[in-house]
Amino acid sequence: MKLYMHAAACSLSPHIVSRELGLDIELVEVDRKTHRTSSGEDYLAINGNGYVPALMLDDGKVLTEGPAIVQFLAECSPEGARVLPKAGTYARSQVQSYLNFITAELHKPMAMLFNPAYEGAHASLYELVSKRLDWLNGQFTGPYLTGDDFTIADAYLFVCLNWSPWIKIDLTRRPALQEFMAHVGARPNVRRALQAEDLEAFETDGIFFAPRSYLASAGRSGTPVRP
Ligand SMILES: N[C@@H](CCC(=O)N[C@@H](CS)C(=O)NCC(=O)O)C(=O)O
Repeated sequence: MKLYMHAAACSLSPHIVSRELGLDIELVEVDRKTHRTSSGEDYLAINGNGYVPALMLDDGKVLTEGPAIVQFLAECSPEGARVLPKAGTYARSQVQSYLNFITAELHKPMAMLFNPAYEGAHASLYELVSKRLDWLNGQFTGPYLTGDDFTIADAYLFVCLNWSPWIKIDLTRRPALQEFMAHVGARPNVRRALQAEDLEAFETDGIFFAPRSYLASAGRSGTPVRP
């Protein structure tokens, strides 16, 4: 299987899940501007929406949308039950509820905060994301979203929260989420994924990760990740 991705983007979530499940996945980087892949393919022919992630199966079928991809990875892996509870249980629906919350209430408005095209709406988007994070922080019992076990929803939350410094979201005001970042970021398979995407830890607490080029453009320095 091939995972089409950008370093540190939401595609890091299925990347982490594939490593947690021990799945053999080829990473294919997509150029954001040209929509060409590192191997020269036209990415728009793979995902007409142009965004990552997309998963190409060995038979050439393509699956898009991060929350569907992580569920598919868990469903088709013999180890899947470790990161996605059994179908028909409350625990399974709770993971799906969080996937939906993250995609609609965090991922989308956070992505819009990166985009200068939505500058006029940035104050309201910031307020919305802050409100959602305050809620999440307030009801978080940890160490993971649904309790003691790491699930596919944790991979997705980790990736979205990792963007916080770039859009001036202060996680130190949300200690449960800050602790969650440290906890997930210490998982060996998460560290392998961060290293494979060439991300570096930055800031004094070292719980956020970004490509070196991104850090350099923001005048920051980082430390390479070691599993
Ligand atoms: N609804 C999609 C959104 C994916 C998305 O926003 N991807 C971003 C990276 S986090 C992207 O590729 N943006 C570049 C673009 O839109 O061209 C999903 O959940 O998979």
